[in-house]
Amino acid sequence: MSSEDLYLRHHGLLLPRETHCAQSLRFAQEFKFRDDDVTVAVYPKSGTTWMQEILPLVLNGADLTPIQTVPNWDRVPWLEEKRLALVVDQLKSPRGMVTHLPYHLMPPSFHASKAKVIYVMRDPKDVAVSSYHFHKMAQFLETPATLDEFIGRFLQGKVMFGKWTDHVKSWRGSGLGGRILFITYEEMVQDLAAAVGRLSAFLGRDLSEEATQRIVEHCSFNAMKNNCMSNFSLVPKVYMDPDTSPFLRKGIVGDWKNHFSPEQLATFSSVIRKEMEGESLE
Ligand code: PPS
Repeated sequence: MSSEDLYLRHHGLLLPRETHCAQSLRFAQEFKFRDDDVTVAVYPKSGTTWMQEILPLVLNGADLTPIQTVPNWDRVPWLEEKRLALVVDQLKSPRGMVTHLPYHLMPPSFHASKAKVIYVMRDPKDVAVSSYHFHKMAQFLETPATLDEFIGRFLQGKVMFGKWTDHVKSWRGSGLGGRILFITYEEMVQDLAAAVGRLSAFLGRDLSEEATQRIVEHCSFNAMKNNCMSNFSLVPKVYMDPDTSPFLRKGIVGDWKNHFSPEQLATFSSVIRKEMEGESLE
């Protein structure tokens, strides 16, 4: 299928038609945020699914019911996707949502509300590698010819939701102050208990040691890989083929080292460094 068939354009960004349409984007624009809503803003392949697991448990004091009974896409739905309109009435406050939208495309009611945001960042080299494998297994995305070709498209922003650098800069420059928490995929891999501690403090939840440990255990890569509510095994193979690449693929930091050539690393780093000039990011 051609790129035209697979993607629609929204303010210059490519969005998969399989999960987005004009109505879903209008629904997102007209969505009424509540002050106690929590939104996870995240560039694709940076930790969305992981947060769909962790957030409900932090909010409810580590009651496992949501992750054991509700698929991640209905549990913490995407603001901009078709599915939201179908499940919104079933969401109980405080509602958790995820979005891949950049800050400037958030709806008016978000800006008028006090809803909090958790922004998850991941090393863009690992994002590109994860995304490359995802594009091969997801039938609703343009299949990359080679990693080299995909890296080129990634750097030019000719992938879903545009450039990684634009996304990160939009949220870092949002000026949301105490309404936004920045957290990295890498710190979650390194010490999930500490990351859960940061999240619960931000959300004003007082989690016991035991509750924190339960979240860490049930949100580990292996636990999620074996949880059919979270590993996308409920999605028919014609849409996502786990034999090509599982959705929960490796879950590690630095997999780019197994994929990037020295030349690809040099090009990638130089483009990202240039576009991130002035941003205090390591
Ligand atoms: S998507 O399609 O945007 O929703 O993808 P997203 O969920 O943002 O990113 C998928 C990557 O996150 C990894 N992942 C995890 N890593 C470590 N621990 C846990 N628990 C976890 N859950 C999801 C997932 O494996 C993808 O990364 P890669 O590098 O491809 O393994």
